[in-house]
Amino acid sequence: MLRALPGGRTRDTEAAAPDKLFYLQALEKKVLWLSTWMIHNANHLRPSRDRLKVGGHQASSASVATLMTALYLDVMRPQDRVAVKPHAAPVFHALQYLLGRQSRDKLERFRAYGGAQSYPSRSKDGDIVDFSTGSVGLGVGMTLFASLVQDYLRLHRLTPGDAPPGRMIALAGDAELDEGNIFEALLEGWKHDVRNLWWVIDYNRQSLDAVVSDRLFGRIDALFEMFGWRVVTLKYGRLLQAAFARPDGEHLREWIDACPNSLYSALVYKGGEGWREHLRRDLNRYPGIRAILEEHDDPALARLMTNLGGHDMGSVLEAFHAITDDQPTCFIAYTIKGYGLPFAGHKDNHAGLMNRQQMATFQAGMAVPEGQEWEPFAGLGIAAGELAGFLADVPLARAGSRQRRTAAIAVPAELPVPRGRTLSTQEAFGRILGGVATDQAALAGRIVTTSPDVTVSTNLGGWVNRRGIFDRAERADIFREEKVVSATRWTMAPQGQHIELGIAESNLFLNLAALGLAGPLFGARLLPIGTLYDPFIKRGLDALNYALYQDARFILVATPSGITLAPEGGAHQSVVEPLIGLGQPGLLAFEPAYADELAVLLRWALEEIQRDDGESVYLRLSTRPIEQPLRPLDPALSEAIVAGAYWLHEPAPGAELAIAYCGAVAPEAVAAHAAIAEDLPGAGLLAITSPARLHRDWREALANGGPGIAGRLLERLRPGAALVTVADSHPATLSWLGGVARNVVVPLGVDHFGQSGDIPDLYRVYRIDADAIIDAAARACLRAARVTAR
Ligand SMILES: Cc1ncc(C[n+]2csc(CCOP(=O)(O)OP(=O)(O)O)c2C)c(N)n1
Ligand SMILES: [Mg+2]
Repeated sequence: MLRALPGGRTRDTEAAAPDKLFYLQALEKKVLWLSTWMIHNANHLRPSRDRLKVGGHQASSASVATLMTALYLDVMRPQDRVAVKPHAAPVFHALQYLLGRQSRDKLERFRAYGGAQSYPSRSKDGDIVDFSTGSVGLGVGMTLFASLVQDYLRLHRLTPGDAPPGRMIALAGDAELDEGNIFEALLEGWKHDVRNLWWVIDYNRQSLDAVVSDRLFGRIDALFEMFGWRVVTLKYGRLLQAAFARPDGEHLREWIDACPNSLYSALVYKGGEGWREHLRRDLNRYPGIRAILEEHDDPALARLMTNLGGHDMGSVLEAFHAITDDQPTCFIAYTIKGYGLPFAGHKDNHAGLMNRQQMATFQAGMAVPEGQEWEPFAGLGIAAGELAGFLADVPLARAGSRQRRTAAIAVPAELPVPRGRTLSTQEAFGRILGGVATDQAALAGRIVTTSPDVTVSTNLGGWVNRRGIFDRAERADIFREEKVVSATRWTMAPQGQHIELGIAESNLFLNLAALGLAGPLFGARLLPIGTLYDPFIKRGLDALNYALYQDARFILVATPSGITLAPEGGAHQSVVEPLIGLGQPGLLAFEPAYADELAVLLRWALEEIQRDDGESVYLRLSTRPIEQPLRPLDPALSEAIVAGAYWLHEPAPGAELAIAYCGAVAPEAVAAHAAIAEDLPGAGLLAITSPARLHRDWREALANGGPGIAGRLLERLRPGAALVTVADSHPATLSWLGGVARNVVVPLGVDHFGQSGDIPDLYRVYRIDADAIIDAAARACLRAARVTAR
């Protein structure tokens, strides 16, 4: 006896044990239904208060219902991790719902405040999400670096070596491959011989605007294979394969193979009639094709012609389960955008939403009774208990929560301050970290550094000499073996603790994202430190944002910075990065001037990145050697350095003027202050170590009452007193300080591109030298007097 399933499939109920394929085919229908309904509910049934379209990508979701059902309900093991293409979030939520990990309430509030997120989010959807996605391409790259980090942890024996490694899986849209970061990652992954990586490409031949070029995918196989990947193409489903095996079937295959993407998509949309017309016109001379056309009515012909590999559960399972080794594998799964929905194949379907009438027809076709739309098993024609039993036995369901909690790594109460009358913060950084490498075994064991080809020039040499470079294989330092003198040892080994990357900054941030999630993803905490040149933060900015969005924790050391790097020239001189530090969520930015400040901040940062409610830390450093203050580091000073500011010279009560500086311009601020003190002995000199922290604290103080840190410091000045701010960065980094205690502010800084020069010339031209500060102080005092007189 054959029992009908929605979509016309049947099963033999006399068969002994109901097979896996049968349940999975039923559940993929349910996943398609739930994802489509979730979006429909949000757009058409939930009251709107702002008249904004809610959206939600029904077509992109339908495209991957089979692939994701196969992965989540059968193929994945608890140790596997997935980055889901962002606009398949509804499918992801539906699968979590079926697995009992997502509530109906959250599905009903899809894209509403507190509901299931528009794009899978680790921080907002919770621990069900392995990797956040949203900015296309980055999730794909992230899986590669997660795989690298998994190898790092296993080879360092920080995770049990006998436990099976997880496969890092990206479910990517085909147009995601337009994003260059994917290829940057591919190249880097090849260098590091990454393993256990699956990229499943949802090849629906459509992007957002239109149908994608036919030419692109002709090259994709060769490209992946060139980098040592296996490519598995899932082109045709079983119905089509059976048709191809019939007499004249090869002509049907040739016809589809030669069919341009746009025509194929248009015919998918038009349905059986459209297929018939074209096949008749082109292939009617073949009796075998005529027979196929006669045997299939329009709906059956449409079903046959759209029976692509990515929608054929049997083929998909076979392809996934066939991979048993750790070679990186790219699956090219042919699919149809909007498969099973009325706008399937239409080039404009990316943002398309089914209307109420279409939804009613779809619901009837799915046999979902009215009022049971959210029921997990309604309309499948299978006893709920049977399906619940199947789901309870899915490997992911048996696993429980897959997020790991890890104990904090102890950080010593202080890190020694490097000695020296003059030092740059960059040099101090290298020496402090070199000291940690030698003296702090437990802490050093968990620190991992990484840099995009600027390891030596950002002063990581000392660390690398002691801790080595990570590589799967032992590789000798040939220069050393050949007795060629070099300051840096370049020995590579599985125990190495520095991950050397190629120049792509985007890869640096994806690597930091993966390293910074080593605890929750793999159960072993790492303390990642990444170094790069400050101006190139912008080069990887979206990947940095991506890392922070998913709450990865790391320390970013950016050096050299500003026009202070002087002779290196304009293209290397960072200007707006401190504003990024001020505005970027998830990142606390600091710009110390002195080595002792850096020692305090680095120690604090190693703790901060481990706190549950902590954040990542950005240290903007400089190559400029400056005279160091001779002072004891008492707890109050350390606390103030971390809080963001302290008086280097405290102003007299009710003082007329203060100079507030940040970073490498400290000597100019000190000199200007000394010169001004002759006329204005009470003037203050405010050292600012973190404009970002001060700014945040000020906003919190405004919300909660109280003066806040900046308010308390500036309270010492006369109300309406003059304030000059100066930093080697955009003046807006500090100019807001004028609003804290209503001081009359003259902000100095750099708001033009830099150029080559030495520091005296550049500071003079860009007006951040002592003369400019003195001049600004005079103007600020004049203005302040005028304002007071009014
Ligand atoms: C970096 C970035 N740029 C642009 C977008 C807007 N966007 C969202 S989906 C999309 C097209 C994706 O096409 P594809 O990857 O083929 O996915 P499909 O919807 O076809 O499954 C675009 C351009 C984005 N999310 N991220
Ligand atoms: Mg696509």
